[in-house]
Amino acid sequence: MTGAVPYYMSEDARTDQDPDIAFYRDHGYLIKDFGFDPSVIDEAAKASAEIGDAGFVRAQDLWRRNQSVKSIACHNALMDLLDRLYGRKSFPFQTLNFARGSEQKPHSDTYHFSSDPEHFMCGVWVALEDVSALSGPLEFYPGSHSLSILAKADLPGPSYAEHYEPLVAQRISEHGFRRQTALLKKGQALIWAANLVHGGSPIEAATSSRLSQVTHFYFRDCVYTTPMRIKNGVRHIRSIYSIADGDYVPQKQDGKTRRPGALVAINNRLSNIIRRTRYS
Ligand SMILES: O=C(O)CCC(=O)C(=O)O
Repeated sequence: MTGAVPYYMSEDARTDQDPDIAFYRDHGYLIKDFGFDPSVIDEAAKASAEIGDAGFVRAQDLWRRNQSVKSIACHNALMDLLDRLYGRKSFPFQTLNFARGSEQKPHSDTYHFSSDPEHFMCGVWVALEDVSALSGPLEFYPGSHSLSILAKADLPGPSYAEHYEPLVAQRISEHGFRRQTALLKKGQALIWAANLVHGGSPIEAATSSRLSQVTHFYFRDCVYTTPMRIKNGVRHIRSIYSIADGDYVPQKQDGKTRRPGALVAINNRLSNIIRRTRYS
């Protein structure tokens, strides 16, 4: 199931001798310090701790209510690097803030968010405090971005927990990818490529916090899909709003405009109007 093309990058990025770009191309992740304003990090950390105080682990799209979360998502130096890596304009479309470790099983974002053409998506994980090894740090499998992208049709059954997650674990072990944990310092960021396998390690110190923010990015000039929601062979097209541009992103393929279903679009518009933040 290993794909021949390890990673979809711009021609410039494929041949670039810049060590950051070469590292990302080969390993599917990159740890960077973008120089976020410390007061912005502190503000986002406070908002993330409040998620825990309210009895939740994470909040989706807190950017709608918190300016610091939004400015981490829209940070210029970060977006400039993403633009260079992919040769297309990046834009943030979703934030997740965590009070604690997610303990999410290893997965690739390509099953949740994909693009046509594929690979034009990435995640950026920012530490809002120094990460302790016992707090359930982000885990990831360097090089796994080069595996072929799993589609629902590749699974032995429809269940995420019973079929998707075990298949990911099986592929990781068959290919011998080694697990790493992201023990980042406050303010550092880890970028992962769309198909890099990652998740949240088990929490070893039950009361420890793991204040962090993930921003998910897409790139312009794609169709944006949710592969796990394909139905009867018909793909699920997402309604995508750029947090940085404050507008919906047009989707085109073969010169033709593609649109999400009406319900998907209405739901997204409503989320922006009521500034919906989902806690779980
Ligand atoms: O932060 C974590 O523990 C996992 C986050 C994650 O898997 C994601 O945002 O896709």
